[in-house]
Amino acid sequence: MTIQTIHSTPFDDQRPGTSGLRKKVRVFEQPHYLANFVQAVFDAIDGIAGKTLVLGGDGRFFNDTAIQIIARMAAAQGCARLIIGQGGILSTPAASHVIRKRGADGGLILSASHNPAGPEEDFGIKYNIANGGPAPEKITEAIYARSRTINSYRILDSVDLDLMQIGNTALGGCAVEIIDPVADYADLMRHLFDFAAIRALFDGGFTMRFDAMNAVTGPYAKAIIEDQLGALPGTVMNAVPLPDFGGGHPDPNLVHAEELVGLMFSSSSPSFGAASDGDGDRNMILGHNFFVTPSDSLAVLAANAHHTPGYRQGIRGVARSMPTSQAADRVADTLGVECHETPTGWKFFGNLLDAGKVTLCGEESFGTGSDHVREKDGLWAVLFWLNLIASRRESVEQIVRGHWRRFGRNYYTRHDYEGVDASLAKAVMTQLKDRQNGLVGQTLAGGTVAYADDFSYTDPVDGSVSTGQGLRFGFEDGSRIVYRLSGTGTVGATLRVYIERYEPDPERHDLDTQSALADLIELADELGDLRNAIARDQPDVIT
Ligand code: VG1
Ligand code: CO
Repeated sequence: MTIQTIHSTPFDDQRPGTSGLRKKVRVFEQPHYLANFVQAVFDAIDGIAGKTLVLGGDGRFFNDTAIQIIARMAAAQGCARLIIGQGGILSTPAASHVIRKRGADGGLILSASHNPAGPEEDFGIKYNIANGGPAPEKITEAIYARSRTINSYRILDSVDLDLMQIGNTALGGCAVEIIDPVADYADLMRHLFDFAAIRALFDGGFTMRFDAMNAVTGPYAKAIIEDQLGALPGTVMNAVPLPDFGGGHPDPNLVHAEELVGLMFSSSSPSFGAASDGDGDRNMILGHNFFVTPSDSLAVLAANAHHTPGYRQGIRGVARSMPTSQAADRVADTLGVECHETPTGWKFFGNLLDAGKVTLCGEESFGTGSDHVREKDGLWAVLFWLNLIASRRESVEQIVRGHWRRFGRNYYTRHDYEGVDASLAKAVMTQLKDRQNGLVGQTLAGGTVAYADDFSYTDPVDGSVSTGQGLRFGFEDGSRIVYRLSGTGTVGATLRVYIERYEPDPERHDLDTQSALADLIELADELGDLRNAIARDQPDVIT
């Protein structure tokens, strides 16, 4: 086996977005594209000589090819140990856990998460640091800077690793360990939640469907929900991970998890429904005829954490991304714990979790998690809900309605305009920013504007500042309209508009969300001049 030095030229489009570098598979397949980026990562972290690295992905098309390239590059550059999920598989939260549990120096996670997979679709790669979480901006920017100048990389000339064989092997001087991707993660879940109580629930006839969307959570959900918790075989649907995720869009929301949603809103609905995304870090929670918004889910988990063994001592605090509804803030206030508002993307929660300032975190984009790992965790959220249902002996709907009665309801929606021409989308944001000038104190749609700004965040732990994180229009009654451009798409721009209103009156908790927010939705269109500026009458996806 020889170490080869391959000469290459830099690509100028390797800046990691909200969650790693995401591009079309065809882009990643260009000669040297992946290798250049991996070399930029290694260089940005002062090399990987003597280090331990975790490697795995969501199993999408190009996953196995990428693993082999990365392993050979790591081995060529003195990496001491590679820990790889069998078949190259590790869900994002499982990878985070393995990094932490094994004291690894970091990991590379191969995934484009909720983006579709296949030869014509998306691939992605993300570097996580030793705490198990996504690299902070300081590191992702260093990776990007390095990618702009890179002109060679080193790779071992060797045969492919057998990724199916669990156990120890070697690649050049690098020890390689192929691990069961599910076992460590399942152990962790068993410690956090009352498996006996959940098993008793299923024994008593409770029914559930979990939609793995032919993505990475299939094996995890089958092992935990069916085998360990005793749910009926077939509870996990679309359980086999496929390289193209069955041609679907592995995003657990009301639009893309169509089959599950149809079932839950039918007369033959099981008691509980849930789904996860491509890499297993998102979750959707459904009851019979009932959808739990991710923002509400975070608030409910925070208010009920003491029902679970893992969080019996209570929570230290809650963090949510800025566009996430303020429902969790009310819970934190009542509990008397810290509450933090961060920019979009899980990387901003890492410091808060490491410093012990918060226990639970969440995003409106179907992401919830805690200090058990440093990623959002889909199956964890589902088990949390099962534990609550078992211990409160209430349905999903009863739990949420009870929560609203106690804390009030935050009506919340997100409107996505996808595949928008990038320069038009930018122009919308510029125009909106201009409109913010002098808006405070004015009345819009019957509400008084309390603040209008571009969100910027100062990390309370390391003082780092992140600017340009979304345009906020806030009203005195707590209502908000927020605009931001997505950082995970691969085609054109996606404009996200987030709309929220707080409703304390229980008599008004039964409204349809879009109707309850109709005036703010109208105002959001008007402020952004969306019909003219991007020639769209309505959003592509409403969640
Ligand atoms: C989206 C979500 C964000 C989430 C990110 C990664 O980012 O809005 O909340 O953290 O995806 O999730 P953006 O920039 O497109 O809005 V995942 O499950 O795709 O890793
Ligand atoms: Co994901």
